[in-house]
Amino acid sequence: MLAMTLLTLLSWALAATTAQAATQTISKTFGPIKIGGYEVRQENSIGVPTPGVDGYITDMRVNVVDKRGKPLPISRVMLHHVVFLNAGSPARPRTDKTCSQFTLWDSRSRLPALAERFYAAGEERAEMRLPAGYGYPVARDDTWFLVWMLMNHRQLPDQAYIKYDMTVETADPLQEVTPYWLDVNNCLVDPIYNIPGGGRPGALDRRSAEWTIPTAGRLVAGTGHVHGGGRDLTVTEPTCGDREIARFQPTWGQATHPFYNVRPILHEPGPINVTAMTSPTGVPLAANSKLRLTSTYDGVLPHTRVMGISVVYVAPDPTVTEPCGALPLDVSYSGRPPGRPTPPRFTVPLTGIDPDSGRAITIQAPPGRRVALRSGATVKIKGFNFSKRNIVLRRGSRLRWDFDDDGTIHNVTLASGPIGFGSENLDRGSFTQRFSKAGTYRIFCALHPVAMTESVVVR
Ligand SMILES: [Cu+2]
Repeated sequence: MLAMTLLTLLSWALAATTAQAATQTISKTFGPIKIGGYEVRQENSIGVPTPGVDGYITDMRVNVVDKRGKPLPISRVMLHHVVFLNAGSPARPRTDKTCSQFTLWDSRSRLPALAERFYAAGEERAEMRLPAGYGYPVARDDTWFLVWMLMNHRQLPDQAYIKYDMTVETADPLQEVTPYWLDVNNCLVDPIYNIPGGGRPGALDRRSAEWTIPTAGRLVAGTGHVHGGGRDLTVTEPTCGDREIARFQPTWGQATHPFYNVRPILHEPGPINVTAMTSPTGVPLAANSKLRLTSTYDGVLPHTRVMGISVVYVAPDPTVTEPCGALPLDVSYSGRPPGRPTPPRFTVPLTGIDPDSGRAITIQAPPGRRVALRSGATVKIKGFNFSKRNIVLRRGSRLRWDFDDDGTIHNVTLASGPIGFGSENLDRGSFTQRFSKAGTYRIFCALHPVAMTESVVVR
């Protein structure tokens, strides 16, 4: 009897060793990416290294590093966000599960979604972490793409690499998961929206979107991405009494955190973490279940160019046939580091270049005289500049921006002021905003935040 037990233990130990040998940690690096001084650079990249093996990714992390692989501090380069897409292999092409086409950076060009968004991270450095026994399938000859945005916080040109570490199971087959990209402003390469603010104390801004999950399965993991001012993301089932099946909560850095202290401040700082959910049993989803994502932000202050995204991983399971089946008891959440549970009040300053030192400094308004304009007046965007940089308007006036800068994409974004707004990224066309509240509106191009600033005083 004892001998039998020992033998069993021995064979288990051997099995564990074999399994371990088949679990590889694979690190890949994309780059170098060159970024000019104070530049915000975004791109869709091809030629992205893949794990190069047949297997299953069970967890994945990403960071921005120097050429030696050392993480770059935010005082140099910030990884604003990065999205990984997998087109699959010739034998098994993969397409996005919630979009049939993507709208590109210019807010105009569209591409068929011939690749699947399967993992993403922002300032919060979200990780893919699947429960034991589950994996995201990859093949030796997969083709990957990246969508990324990096910001250089220094005056000097810099160079960065995007490094991603993956745990890949290459021997034993795992239960496959399918990633579903839930995004309240879905199918855009830059899925931003703007929160006007101005609500009474405690006011919240909520946006929702719904999807139908065609295949029966179990939702076993997920996480989310919000920007400055985000309260939380919830995933609910609208056809099951809108019961909540996941809630992703951001944690905000203390006032001393680099996010709030590194200069220049080129956008409202994001969270330092967002919780991630796992459940080995999984939330049962019968075929054609509906999922609703709700993105909740503070509605008191303006928040511009925010996002509300969740990626959830569903393991196909044809045995799930009952709609609104019992919720699992093994749901757990990770990622509540020390910090602030609600987004701090934050005002994004305007930044300019000090003519003597060439360094970025906080400015109240761009240089130049202030001109009074009538409603309907036009500001031209040309040569990385707003043609009128200091403006006075009467309350209720409209201002129009005309985009025509030799193919360069810009936007018009509120940094601080009474109403939050932001244009699409445009290389042509126009954007109009009505100024219904008096006050000082500090405006910039979020892609060229140091070069392109504007101040509009509304009386
Ligand atoms: Cu610009």
